[in-house]
Amino acid sequence: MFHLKTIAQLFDLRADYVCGSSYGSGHINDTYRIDVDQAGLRVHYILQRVNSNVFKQPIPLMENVLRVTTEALRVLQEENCKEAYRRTLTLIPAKDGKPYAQDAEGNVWRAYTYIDRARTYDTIESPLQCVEVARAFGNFQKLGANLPGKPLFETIPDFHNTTKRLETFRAAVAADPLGRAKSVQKEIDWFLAREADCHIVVNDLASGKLPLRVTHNDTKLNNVMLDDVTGKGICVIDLDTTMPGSSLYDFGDMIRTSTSPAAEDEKDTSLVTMRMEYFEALAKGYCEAATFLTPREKELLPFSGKLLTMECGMRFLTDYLVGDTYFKIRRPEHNLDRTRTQIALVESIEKQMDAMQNVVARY
Ligand code: ADP
Ligand code: GN1
Ligand code: MG
Repeated sequence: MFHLKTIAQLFDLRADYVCGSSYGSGHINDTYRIDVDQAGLRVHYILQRVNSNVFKQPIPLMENVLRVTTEALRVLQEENCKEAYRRTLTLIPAKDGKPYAQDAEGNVWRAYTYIDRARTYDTIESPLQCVEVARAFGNFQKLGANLPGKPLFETIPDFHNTTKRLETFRAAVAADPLGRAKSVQKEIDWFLAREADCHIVVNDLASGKLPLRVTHNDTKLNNVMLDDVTGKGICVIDLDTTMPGSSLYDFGDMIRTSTSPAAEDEKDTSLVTMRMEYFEALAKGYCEAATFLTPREKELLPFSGKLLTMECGMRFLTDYLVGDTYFKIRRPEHNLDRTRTQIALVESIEKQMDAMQNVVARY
């Protein structure tokens, strides 16, 4: 076990540790908010332990994060942004100057300045928030397009390769290590019936019909901070999966997480629905920022919502079948509940695909 104070002291905070506790609702890393006393002023920092089960190579991952945040700051300062340090994550170096620190057990930790007067949302509250979220991620992709130097390190190979995700899912069904498959046969069959959809984006990327860009790859609603007063999307966070990818991965996950009124783990799936007004707001915000989209990318924007929701549902079900080893769970059938909301959302998207296409045509 680690002590937060000991971890905090690995970083060049120039402050005295006061207290700390776990923070946020992410499924992957361990996030803490600490209070420190900085020459008499009480301030917060974020400490995060990178999940080494998920991210097998945390050190090149941290180099990615440093490169992306350094470039973001450079651009913000070049634009004379008044609050550049609220508009990008800022890594605090460890005492040895590295952008991360390792504890006695070899865990990789990082420290970020705490972004104040802004917060993340687990469920969306208004279409205006959609515009802000989509604009923030669209601008983030623009930043990625101009990132100097070599390509970013692929922190999770084949992260959104839905062909491979399907193979992994099939393997989990076949192995069925906990004997859970028979109780979820209906859900398994539901995914298998949509196999053809899994190959579309993967094949188009391979043939060059779709461009590879620098994308965030985890654009869920709670990975963008909205200003408490203005509601503006001020900072894109959770940069662990920022790497080469398709714009459709990012837009698709926005549809998945920002159009339904229901939480990702809602037990009552009748509450799950893709609301057209929210989709339209996403399309507006995203198309305004992502001026670089090709006709094929635009054509697939509505489909991307179906694809990413399907992918995520398949990942939750895979994790349920193998014994909940990847996503953090807070109750026994948590991953199954999550699977079912994703199925309900895909069905809602499927019913509205033509109308979604008409919306995109307007932007
Ligand atoms: P995970 O990978 O587990 O999702 P995140 O990086 O998304 O972890 O962080 C979890 C939560 O912590 C976020 O949703 C956000 O609310 C909060 N958070 C993360 N970084 C900061 C920061 N620099 N300032 C303020 N809050 C933050
Ligand atoms: C994870 O870390 P977090 O909670 O932002 C996951 C995403 C999933 C999401 C589902 C690295 O995101 O891919 O879409 O849960 N991140 C990783 O809520 O696997
Ligand atoms: Mg997150």
